[in-house]
Amino acid sequence: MQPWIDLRSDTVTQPTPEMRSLMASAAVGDDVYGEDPTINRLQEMAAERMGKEAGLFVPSGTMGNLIAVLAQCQRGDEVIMGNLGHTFLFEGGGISALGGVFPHTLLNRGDGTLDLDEVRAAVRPADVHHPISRMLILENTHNRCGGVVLSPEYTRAAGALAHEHDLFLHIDGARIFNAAAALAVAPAELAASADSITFCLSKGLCAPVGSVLCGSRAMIERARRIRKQLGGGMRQAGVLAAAGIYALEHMTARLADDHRRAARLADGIQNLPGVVFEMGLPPTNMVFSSFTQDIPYDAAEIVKRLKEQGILAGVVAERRLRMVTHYWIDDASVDRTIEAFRQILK
Ligand code: TLP
Repeated sequence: MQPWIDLRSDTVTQPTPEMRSLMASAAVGDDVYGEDPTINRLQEMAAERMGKEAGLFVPSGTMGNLIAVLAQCQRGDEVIMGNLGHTFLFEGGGISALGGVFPHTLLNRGDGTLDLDEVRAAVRPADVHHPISRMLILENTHNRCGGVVLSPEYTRAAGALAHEHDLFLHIDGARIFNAAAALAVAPAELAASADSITFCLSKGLCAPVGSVLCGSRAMIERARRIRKQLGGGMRQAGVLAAAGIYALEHMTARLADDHRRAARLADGIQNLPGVVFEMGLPPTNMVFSSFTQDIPYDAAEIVKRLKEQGILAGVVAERRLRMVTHYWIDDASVDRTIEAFRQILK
């Protein structure tokens, strides 16, 4: 039993007892020597799920995205990305700080996409005045756009456009398994046109640590060297990879339950006074709800009052909250949360 109903993120998920026992008995070796059998197996499984040649286990989604950029871009190159992308907003400007790579942001549309005509127009002409456009980054599911899902058709069209202009396509697929579950397609279909994709084991899939960067064998070789430069070469990390293997084998199939609970939570609060779903109802596991000026509380005050009832939610704007469902949020937690909102907003 978890002490809190923690809806701040799916990053708060703790490993399950089965996952912990697999971790305890994992075979390990020195992964900087490439000798950890459990990591090697996880990387193979991950590459296979993404339809790529190879995978690299990294400590976080942030490092996976950063390495993808560093392995495929040079200093002074430009990366086209959405203004609401995690890579732009929440990764400490790492691509610029550490790679000298320049972000060229385009407005994300509400559905998480970038307008492909705008992408085409953003690609720099070959001229010494300009940086070189080198990469396009998409995010699926798109966090700040409400956990929305990019379709295989859109991703393919974006990939074709990127490749027509000699750009790499990287997908920040932190929650690609949520996208795959929502669309009932294989994740490899969503990753098909990408040169690289990062996905996270430590969000809805419940592993305590880790992400995997997948792509061509040659790109992953460069990525391995860069991971070492960043200090991300781990040693007997098979204990972590074991959780990742368990996550891939047992946790992806249940993500639809999280989506169903997010919908149920949204449904339970949408008619309460002052609640609006400006960004639409949740397509996956994220519930972004806004509060009109008619009610006397801003989001911080609502979070404070929820906390008094044992419920944690995240403030994302003055009058907007984010709540994320995950393995440790059951139907009873959703009902308690709806009831808490009823009390607060009555
Ligand atoms: N997202 C976190 C916060 O950083 C906002 C969250 O609580 O949702 N890509 C996407 C789309 C993400 O949502 C996140 C984490 C990452 C990358 C970074 O993953 P980590 O935390 O493993 O570096």
